[in-house]
Amino acid sequence: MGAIDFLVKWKCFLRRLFIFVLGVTVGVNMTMVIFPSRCNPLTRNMEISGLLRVVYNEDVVLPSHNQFNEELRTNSSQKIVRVQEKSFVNMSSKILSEVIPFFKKLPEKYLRNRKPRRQVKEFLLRPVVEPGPSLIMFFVKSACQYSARRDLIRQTWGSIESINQENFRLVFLVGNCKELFQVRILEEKDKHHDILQANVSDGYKFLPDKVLSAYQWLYYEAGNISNFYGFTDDDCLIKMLDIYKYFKVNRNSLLAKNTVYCGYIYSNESLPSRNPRSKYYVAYDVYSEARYPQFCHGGLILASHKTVADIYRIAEVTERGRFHLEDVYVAGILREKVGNGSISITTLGKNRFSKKYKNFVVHLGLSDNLVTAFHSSWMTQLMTMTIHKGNDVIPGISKTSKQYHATMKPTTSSSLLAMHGFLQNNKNVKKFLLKKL
Ligand SMILES: *[C@@H]1O[C@H](CO)[C@@H](O)[C@H](O)[C@H]1NC(C)=O
Ligand SMILES: *[C@@H]1O[C@H](CO)[C@@H](O)[C@H](O)[C@H]1NC(C)=O
Ligand SMILES: *[C@@H]1O[C@H](CO)[C@@H](O)[C@H](O)[C@H]1NC(C)=O
Ligand SMILES: *[C@@H]1O[C@H](CO)[C@@H](O)[C@H](O)[C@H]1NC(C)=O
Ligand SMILES: *[C@@H]1O[C@H](CO)[C@@H](O)[C@H](O)[C@H]1NC(C)=O
Ligand SMILES: CC(=O)N[C@H]1CO[C@H](CO)[C@@H](O)[C@@H]1O
Repeated sequence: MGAIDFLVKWKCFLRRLFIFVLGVTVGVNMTMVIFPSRCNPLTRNMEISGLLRVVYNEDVVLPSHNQFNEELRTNSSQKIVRVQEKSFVNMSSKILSEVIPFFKKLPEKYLRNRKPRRQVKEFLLRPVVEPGPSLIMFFVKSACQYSARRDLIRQTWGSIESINQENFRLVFLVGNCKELFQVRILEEKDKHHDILQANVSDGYKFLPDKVLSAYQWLYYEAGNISNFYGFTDDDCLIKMLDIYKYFKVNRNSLLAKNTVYCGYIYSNESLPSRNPRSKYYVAYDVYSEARYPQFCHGGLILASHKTVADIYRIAEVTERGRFHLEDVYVAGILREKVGNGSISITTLGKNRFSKKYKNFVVHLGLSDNLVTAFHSSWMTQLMTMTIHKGNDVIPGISKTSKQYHATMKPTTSSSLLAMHGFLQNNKNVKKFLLKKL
């Protein structure tokens, strides 16, 4: 071992020790600092001047979207972990913000304008939209094979046609299907007329195309058919009554603003995942800045007619390249680009996955059983409204709920309505539920 190597090794050791002691004594939430076995590349980029400062490079993988890989999970109890090839830095966002400033600007490639180009060449199927105004039209991002999920939505929250005379609409977005699935999609379309199919790939990596196909359809073909448009996933449950209350009460002021509304917002501190194994991985050549602009979690994004049009116009002149995270791209990058950030962004809910009443969307992607998960959340919603389906009227259970009258489509699950009727007729259950609501 040469003298230089020896010195570098000691320097590495001392630095590690210093950072470890700093973490423990100062009590900063520097939960973990992981060094590569070759200490040099990282330590070269680390400077300690009062606060820990990391100038990161390709070698440093930062956690994002709160997604940590297995190594991080299994070793979460340890303060320091060695990793062979990659290095991770996990610090509280407060410390991290000292290290990497909040979002400032988009990468040059997204700021540049190209010649306008439509997102989609052709639509294969279009929905039939009921005439008349609506408060919100929901677009559910789906994929060919998920007909069961679509049916579940048609039987639950998607079956609400109106609340207190304010209409809702529902459209499913799919891309190109394999032959067998295309046959089924055609059957679905004939039955429900609620599918917008664009000639884009159906895969996860092409979600931005799928979502923007809806923007295109709205911009060029659909006309002014709804006050607001909502985008959600086929494993999400929308809390229709809460949405109704919020958008009905504030409709005029919300229409006057140019704002994107999120079920859950990611701040301007959000970091692209640089972990190649992550579903959210974004390479440096795809997104070169250290932070994302604020964006919405894809589980629920709402915008007015005008805001959707503004975003779509920008989409036509903006490169997408290999950027595959549809929520970041549309609600973050494109929104930010419009008029230099003139579309603001705001959040409706506070907690991403919480099932608490106050949130507007329940994300069921992590549930084992979609049907069960939908069931309890949906029942809770249903109980608060008086339901009208055909000639049947089932009153809601709370005293104040009587003012909310929901009309349901024929697709509404009859067993759920029967259950609703049973529950509201059962004194003890009713008492229990009233307490809960
Ligand atoms: C990383 O930091 C976050 C935020 O402080 C914390 O919730 C998480 O548990 C940390 N992860 C590990 C593996 O220590
Ligand atoms: C980042 O977000 C914070 C809080 O929302 C805000 O105060 C700050 O101005 C934002 N910074 C930039 C550069 O947009
Ligand atoms: C879909 O797009 C592909 C390639 O752009 C084209 O070859 C194909 O004919 C299109 N399909 C339909 C049904 O329009
Ligand atoms: C859309 O129609 C509504 C009435 O249904 C109207 O209030 C609104 O201004 C129209 N919006 C646009 C962008 O034309
Ligand atoms: C946006 O801001 C940049 C830099 O601040 C400026 O060069 C550009 O002209 C602005 N674009 C618009 C549309 O205002
Ligand atoms: C990546 C890594 O360092 N993993 C370690 C996590 O902790 C276990 C148990 O202490 C080790 O065996 C792994 O090597």
